[in-house]
Amino acid sequence: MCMEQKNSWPKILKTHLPGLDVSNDAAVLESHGCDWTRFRTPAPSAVVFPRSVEEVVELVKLAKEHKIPLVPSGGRTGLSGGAVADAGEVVVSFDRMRRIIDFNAVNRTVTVEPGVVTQTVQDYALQQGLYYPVSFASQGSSQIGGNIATNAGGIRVLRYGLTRDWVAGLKIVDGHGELLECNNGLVKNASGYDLRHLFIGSEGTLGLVVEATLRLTDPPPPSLVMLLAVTGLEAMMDVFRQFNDAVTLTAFEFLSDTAMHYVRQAHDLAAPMDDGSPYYALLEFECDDPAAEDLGLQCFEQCLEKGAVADGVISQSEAQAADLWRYREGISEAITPFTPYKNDLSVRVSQVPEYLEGLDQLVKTQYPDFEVLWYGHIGDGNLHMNILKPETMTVEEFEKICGRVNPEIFALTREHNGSISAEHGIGLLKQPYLSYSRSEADITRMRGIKAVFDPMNIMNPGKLLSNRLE
Ligand code: S2G
Ligand code: ZN
Repeated sequence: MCMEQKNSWPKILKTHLPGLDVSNDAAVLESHGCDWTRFRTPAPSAVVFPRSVEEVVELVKLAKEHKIPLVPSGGRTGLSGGAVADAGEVVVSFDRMRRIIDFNAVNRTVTVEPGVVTQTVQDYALQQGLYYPVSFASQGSSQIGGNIATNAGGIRVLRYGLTRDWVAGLKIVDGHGELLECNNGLVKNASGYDLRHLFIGSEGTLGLVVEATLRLTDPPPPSLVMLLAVTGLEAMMDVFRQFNDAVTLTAFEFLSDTAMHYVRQAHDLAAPMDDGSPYYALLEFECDDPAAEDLGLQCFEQCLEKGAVADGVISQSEAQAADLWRYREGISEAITPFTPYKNDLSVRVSQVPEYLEGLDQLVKTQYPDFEVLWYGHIGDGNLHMNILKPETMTVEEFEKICGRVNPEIFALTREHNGSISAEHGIGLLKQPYLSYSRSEADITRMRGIKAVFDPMNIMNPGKLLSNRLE
């Protein structure tokens, strides 16, 4: 793809789609050409802001005719470079498609445009006396379209599942410029392949989400939050098992002592307990009657007695529960200034101790001088390993050094039949390592599906599958 071609794209857009909002303002190219990934330089040729499904259809038809690569952009909170445009692509921002289109109390569904912020859906559902349960740290800026493209998970997957489980209907504009209406909000629909589930988690490589119908549920009962000082990784799994067997967990998160250090430092949080601990568990369970609270407290006492837990804090109010959550939810923002090299890994829950010990050993051997933080969703086997960039090291040098150990990290993950990307997606950064988690047959089939929906490879080329536009 030569410079001349790239430079012609804004003109083609403005000529053929005079009503479309097209920007090649430097600040907009910079802000909208990336996500939270700090390892690539944004370099789109233009950013477009469609206002309707019709504008998106016309845009894609034109892009297909002129082979213009399109990078979908939502809240730009992604962490694998899935929304990065670093090769002159045209970014399609859904910032102007932010309407809540419909709510139906009988179906318990809300229909939204892709640019609606996740938190807005959560607040709207509560106003209707219902609940949208997909929840994570970046929900205040992430958009529903991006959540669907990455099948966003977050902190309550253990109890409520992932975004995929809450999408009742999808409208997608695929690489042909065709509008596909998937499932129409039906609960049951045995009329062939459920195309909805191909698009969920496809990272914008098959089509653009232009409307979503989301399921809502009853608001959660009252819950209790505990922050526990856990004495080691084996103990962590004992604690998880004990609580998971006794109460209805809505979340079971963990963080290492280094993560606790940084989140306290960044947010000026007091030490949660008198003494430090190598690991902490932050758990939340439904507590709609005194019996549930007693069960939770019994678990805590038993974990103390057997030495799995050294200390703990139990929320006495919703405000204190929110304060305890800050120790976990504030980590990502706290370490952003250190340009963390992120691994977002998953194995089956039963394998977490052995896998995490193996990873920790590997990392300590390979990165003796780097600071490594662990945190994540132990309850669903998802571990976040973040390596902080030393101040004196350039981003390029740091990424190269961290990347050298990826083959060993991903080989260990493969040995445990785990995933090299649990929830953040493959995007650009993990694309070279896809075969550690997917077989060649899998990848061939995924390429086949890509060819069906996006024959001209204009949908987020180079992301997930290595197929940058030539
Ligand atoms: C989390 C958020 C992004 C990150 O905190 O669970 O998925 O890895 C992450 O910092
Ligand atoms: Zn996470």
